[in-house]
Amino acid sequence: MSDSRTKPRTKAQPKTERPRLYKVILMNDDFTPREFVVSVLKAEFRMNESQAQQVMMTAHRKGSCVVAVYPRDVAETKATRACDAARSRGYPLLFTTEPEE
Ligand code: NFA
Repeated sequence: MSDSRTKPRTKAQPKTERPRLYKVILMNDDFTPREFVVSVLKAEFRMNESQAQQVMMTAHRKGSCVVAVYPRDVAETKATRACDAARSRGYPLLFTTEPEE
């Protein structure tokens, strides 16, 4: 028992990095009605009325607001769906994504 038995039998765990998370950012514009922004936030990002109002008003006052963070594919899908919903109603509402630090 001087060979393999003396070695640890567990493999070293390779370091796994967590996948980067992406922010979905709501951009302000001068044309999209406030109520429509709130309705999109509720439908696509599962926010309640008061959460959606707060995010909408922050973007309205400051120019933009982080809506939520997700893995990249989820962030991009939600941002695209939210933009498409606005476009289908003729509004310029924009959601962008960017990686977290
Ligand atoms: N600024 C828009 C308005 O006054 C409302 C709005 C808020 C649009 C947040 C886009 C994002 N009707």
